[in-house]
Amino acid sequence: MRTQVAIIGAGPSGLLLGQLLHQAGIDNVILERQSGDYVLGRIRAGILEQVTVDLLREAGVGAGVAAGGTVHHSIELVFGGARHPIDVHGLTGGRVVTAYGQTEVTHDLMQARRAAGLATVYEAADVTPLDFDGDRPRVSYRKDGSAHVLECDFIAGCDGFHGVSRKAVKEHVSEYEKVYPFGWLGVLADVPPVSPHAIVYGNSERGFSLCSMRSLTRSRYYVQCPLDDKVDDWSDQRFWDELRRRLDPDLAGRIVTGPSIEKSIAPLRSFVAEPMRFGRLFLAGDAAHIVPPTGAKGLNLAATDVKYLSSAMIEFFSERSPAGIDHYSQVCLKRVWKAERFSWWLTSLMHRFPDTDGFAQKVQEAELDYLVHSKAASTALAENYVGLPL
Ligand code: RFL
Ligand code: PHB
Repeated sequence: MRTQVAIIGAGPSGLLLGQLLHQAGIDNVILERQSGDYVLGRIRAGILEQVTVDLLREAGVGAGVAAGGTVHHSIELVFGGARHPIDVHGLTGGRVVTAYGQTEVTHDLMQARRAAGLATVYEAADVTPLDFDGDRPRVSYRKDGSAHVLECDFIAGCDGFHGVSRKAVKEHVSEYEKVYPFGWLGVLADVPPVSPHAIVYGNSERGFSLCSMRSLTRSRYYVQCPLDDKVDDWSDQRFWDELRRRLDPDLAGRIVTGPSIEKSIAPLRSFVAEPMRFGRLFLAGDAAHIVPPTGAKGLNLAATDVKYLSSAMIEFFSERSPAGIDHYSQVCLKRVWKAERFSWWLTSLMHRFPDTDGFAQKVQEAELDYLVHSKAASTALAENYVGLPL
């Protein structure tokens, strides 16, 4: 089999890249290790920057977010038992974010891909990128026990943090990593969100909490938990009690509880692999970088990588110009490191670290107080939250 671009991974990066290339008349095949249902069953991000919403529209899949997304003009910080709204819209000259789940984004992209008749090989085993340092790269894989080879012009490694693409170039990669000493326990429930107009980030002496949403009838909540906790340690009742104890009394009193429909624990990590291009192999999204979810940047960074990569490939195929692909890594990493900084900073500010001393605790409290009372500090938070310009 032959295609122009072989894409490894059918997460949001791979699916969005495939769609943008298809819109430009560039043929592509996606090889995905899991089944489609498995991919759709993963509950992850929930907040889209405007850049991401625009890109979905450009890719011809904007209808879902236009109909089902909820626009947020502000966020709220809860600490010291009180609520502190940050008027993101006002502070950024009218910019907003949209609550719309990664699951829904993935669903919309999969549906568009099916409708366009584009090839996706699910449950592809032993996917291996080959010969990407020359002009004729290939990807080998197995499907239903038989061996296959996909010949192509470019390979896009969109296979997430644990994928094969970065591993294939590991001796040429510089890695930068920070692992945090806690995780997030997340619960999805069909109950109305406590705060339908703003995502709430809480810092209490019991740890971090987050109130988010997927729709006006579906909520997503998180609490910081020790890394060695197991999901089975957390009954629904224990989760709701803990969440309420970390919020101010008004919000706590208004939480509507119900049975969880998903519950999982995610570790928190900051990670960057440099560079993001190796001959004709490109890394995009979580394959190249991870941020802790506190800034809601993971999915948005994946989308901007894909924007740069699709433009670079379109330029190559239509004008035979390698300028875009030559600059891909450098252009992406500039934005990636700013999002890494912001996500690390907000994570440090909003969580309780197990070994924090009294001095560090007082400094954290002073910074929170400064943040909500200084227009300059609030503006810096707001402009990073809505996403820095491309
Ligand atoms: P994905 O979504 O991980 O998709 C990669 C795809 O590649 C497949 N794959 C392979 N396919 C073929 N061969 C192989 N050898 C393969 N190895 C892997 C995988 O099955 C998968 O389908 O990466 P992508 O597309 O770059 O998208 C990135 C986003 O998923 C990610 O940035 C965000 O979800 C990060 N993230 C969050 N971001 C937020 O902004 N807010 C959040 O609340 C949030 N929560 C999360 C998250 C990431 C999590 N992970 C990765 C553990 C919660 C979790 C649990
Ligand atoms: C979510 O809705 O899952 C979500 C929202 C904001 C974050 C992280 C996750 O910062």
